[in-house]
Amino acid sequence: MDVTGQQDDRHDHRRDGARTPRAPAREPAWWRDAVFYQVYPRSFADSDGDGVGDLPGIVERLPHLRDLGVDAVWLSPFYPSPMADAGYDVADPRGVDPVFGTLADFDRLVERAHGLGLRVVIDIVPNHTSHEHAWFRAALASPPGSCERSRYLFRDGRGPDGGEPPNDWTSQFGGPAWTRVREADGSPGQWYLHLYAPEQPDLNWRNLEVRSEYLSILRHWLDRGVDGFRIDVAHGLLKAVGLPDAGAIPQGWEGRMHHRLPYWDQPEVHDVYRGWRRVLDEYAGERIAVAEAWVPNPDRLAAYTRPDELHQAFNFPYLMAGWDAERIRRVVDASLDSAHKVGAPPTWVLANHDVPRAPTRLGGLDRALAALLFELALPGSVYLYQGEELGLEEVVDLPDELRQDPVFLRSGGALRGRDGCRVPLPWSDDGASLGFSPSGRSWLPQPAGWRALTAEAQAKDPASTLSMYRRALRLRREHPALGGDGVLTWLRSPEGTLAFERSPGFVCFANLTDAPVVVPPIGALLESSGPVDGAPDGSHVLPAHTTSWWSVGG
Ligand code: TEU
Repeated sequence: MDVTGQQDDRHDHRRDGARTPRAPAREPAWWRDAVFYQVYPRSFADSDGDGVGDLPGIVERLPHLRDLGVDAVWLSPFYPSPMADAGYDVADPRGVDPVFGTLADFDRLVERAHGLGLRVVIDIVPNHTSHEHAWFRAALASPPGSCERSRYLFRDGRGPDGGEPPNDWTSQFGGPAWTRVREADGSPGQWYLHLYAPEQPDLNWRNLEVRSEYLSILRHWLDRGVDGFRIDVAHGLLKAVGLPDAGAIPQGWEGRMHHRLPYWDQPEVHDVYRGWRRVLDEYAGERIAVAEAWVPNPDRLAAYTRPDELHQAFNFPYLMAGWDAERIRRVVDASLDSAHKVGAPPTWVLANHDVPRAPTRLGGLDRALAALLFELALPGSVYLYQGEELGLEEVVDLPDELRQDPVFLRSGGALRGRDGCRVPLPWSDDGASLGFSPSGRSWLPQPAGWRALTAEAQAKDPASTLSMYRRALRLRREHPALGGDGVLTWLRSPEGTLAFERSPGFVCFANLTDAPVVVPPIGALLESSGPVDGAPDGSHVLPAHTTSWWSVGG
């Protein structure tokens, strides 16, 4: 049906594939259509004035998340860490780093969040530890072949004196993925694997002690009431037997669609998650896990969300689709198909702490808001990143000496890195850090322009980005056709636009072109990411890069 009634049934995603009417709406489990809000603790809110965010600061600002209308908060790492990778280098997976607070602060955060109706999901980082973790210190102090070393991936080097890395793998942060150690007698020793920074030695997930340790870590936090986990580098835990060379790596996201590297997405990884799911299912309240798996192939990504494995997986193909009608449509189709094949909800994400903020990445705030409104209309679960509700852009002019991202540091500045999407949030007109810290300090400087974008200012402005996010999230919760994880039906629409209907009585129409388009009479305008002018005949003009929501026949 095009927007005047003709169904475009090329992509009709009815669950059973037949053209039967949609099954009666069932109450989905909370996580199947939840909206998660990622908090990056060091940049969210500071309570003690040291210029770095902390857990009590998050507690103070939880009402912002309740007022926004999200269902759950995902906390990036707050564990003891030397901060070589902003806390994704964990020295003690059961503790809280003093810069963020204490375990008691964490317990207070969980209690307060639950009191506000917010669930709490935390990051778990199983692919590697910090080099300051007790296990790695023990490995360095132990001889080759010891059980201490077998918890990690130590190998003899290649070449006459073992002076060459054991294989050709490279670090995600640049350079080789291997670092050579000195043995206790001072002689050049073995090499250890780190797919990220040298301060992040990869664990050996073929070691049963490693597996049981992480089941224990899951229980430690589940016992403290967390509602789930975001699994860092979920696709990386198992490496191919023998650690073979990777050889030539296909370039680009699409290029790796049907390629499997020896250190990503190995079939045995699913055994680990079947064990994790058994532990999660022991706990009341539907505790969940979401995989951070950069796996281009939708079917292989969906394999992580089979009924006896994880609940969700981040849909990075959607994030990587950019703001292009055909690519988005292709990815939405593939995502819905592959999710429905395993009975999992699709997830949608446009932002996180690793990618440039959407207004900058997509080419303007108008496109980012249009993309957001399109995303919230889709069936399934959505992940928001802190500050996107304020329309913050990537900060591209941070002084080099303040940058902390190993992507920047290890590339010698050739790669700008990820600090630009991690600048502390602007809360109010209060002080030099815009309400982020009582001292006015912030570990990265905020752009002067953010004084006009504070949460406090935008909350008072019905035309602000924050107000639109709040309205859209409320509509998504209240409209009978939205949320859920069911189906959509594409409607025929002009080139460069996307339109779909959801039952009952909802149409989303997005204009992804640089020119206005005329939307024929559909129904009542519910929300739009930009101004929409009506005409006497009931048609409307949808400006360039604008998404609109319509109520049909109601
Ligand atoms: O990211 C995994 C990952 O693959 C991406 O980080 C990507 O490789 C990286 O951003 C380089 O562009 C997770 C965390 O989200 C990230 O912050 C950590 O740096 C990484 O794991 C290591 O723990």
